[in-house]
Amino acid sequence: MASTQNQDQGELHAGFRAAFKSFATEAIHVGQEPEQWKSMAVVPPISLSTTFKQSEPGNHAGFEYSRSGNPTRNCLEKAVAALDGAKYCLALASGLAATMTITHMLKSGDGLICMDDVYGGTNRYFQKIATTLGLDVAFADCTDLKCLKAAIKPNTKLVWIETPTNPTMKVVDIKACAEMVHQDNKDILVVVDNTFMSAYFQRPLALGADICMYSATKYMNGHSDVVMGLVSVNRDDLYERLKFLQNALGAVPSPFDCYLCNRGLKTLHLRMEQHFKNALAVAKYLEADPRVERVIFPGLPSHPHHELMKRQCTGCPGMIAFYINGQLEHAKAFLSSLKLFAIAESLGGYESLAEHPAIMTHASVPECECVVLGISDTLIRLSVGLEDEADLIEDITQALDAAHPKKK
Ligand code: P1T
Repeated sequence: MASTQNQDQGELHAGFRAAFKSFATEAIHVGQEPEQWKSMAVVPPISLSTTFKQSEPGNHAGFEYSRSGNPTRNCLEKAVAALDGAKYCLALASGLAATMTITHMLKSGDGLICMDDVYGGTNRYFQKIATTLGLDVAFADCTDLKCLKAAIKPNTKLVWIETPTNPTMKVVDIKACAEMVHQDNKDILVVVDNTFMSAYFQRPLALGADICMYSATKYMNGHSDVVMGLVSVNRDDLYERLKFLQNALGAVPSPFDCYLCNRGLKTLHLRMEQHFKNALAVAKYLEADPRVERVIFPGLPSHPHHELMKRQCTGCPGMIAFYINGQLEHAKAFLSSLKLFAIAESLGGYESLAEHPAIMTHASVPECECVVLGISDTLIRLSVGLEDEADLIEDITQALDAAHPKKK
């Protein structure tokens, strides 16, 4: 895989892993071959048909029923598998549908360890639903290998890592965790939620993870117009099981959404570069402002896991968390004053978004856990989009001015 220095991409990427070879070419061509269609369509057609004619019972041309397999979904799955350096990919109806489908690989009594800081909906699914199915769910800070090791029990079957975490941007060493977990028990599945990074900046499977998943609603689609999940694997047995569950549970995306996400992938490399550039500029600006208590952006040397980020990834996405000085009223004033950034949940689209995790995306996380994790009243999360850098900084400046008016 990549070396640790990326010379081609200049200063922005200094010290990071080199970009994955032929990424853009594969995003544009793999799974998209015109020869697969009688029409030789260069852009994969949207196959809306729910069912496919068989020449005799049981004899079909590769497709039977659209839940079990769909030509447009196939194109997307092949492209994503290539981008993840994986043998297989499966598309699901949402990120949480992907989480649910993966979790269904376990049975009652099995243990699942989840990174302590994860998307609020993932936390809610594991705490409020997986436990009612009889799973033994525990949370552990996977940035601390000793903590993760201590959480492993004889019934542990799956370790769920999110990195960087949502929203406090902790970075987990995927390779170290996967090695340690597999040394303990090679059958424990290590799953990485790669939503924040996208396939362009991080390849969990090459780092030792068994399963890589995404909320494709974010960077992978990138245009805030599709809700989708993606799951990539290399192992044949995992693919067979997940493929069975994709069909048997039935949480599949529509062909139209598959078309859109496939289209979004064609510019993933360009978008991620610009997200990185814009986010670094915004993070540096915030860090220099005395009205900001602390900025958490793994691309800044001040981030405690900056060196790990460079070792593990090819760059940083547009996600920034920061604590504004003051109290809840200051965070609210900042958010309400933004003009370009929309106050909205979600992330990873071309447009800039801002949100208050404690009130919005992580409202379902119990308050005591929020305190431990640092999801406080003054924490603000930004998803820096693709607008002009100067306009983004101007918007942040005027919102900071509104939250903390300068004394006359
Ligand atoms: O929304 P959905 O496509 O179901 O994906 C869930 C999900 C999974 N993993 C991560 C890391 C996520 O961030 C999400 C969704 N997150 C948001 C909606 C959000 O604003 O953080």
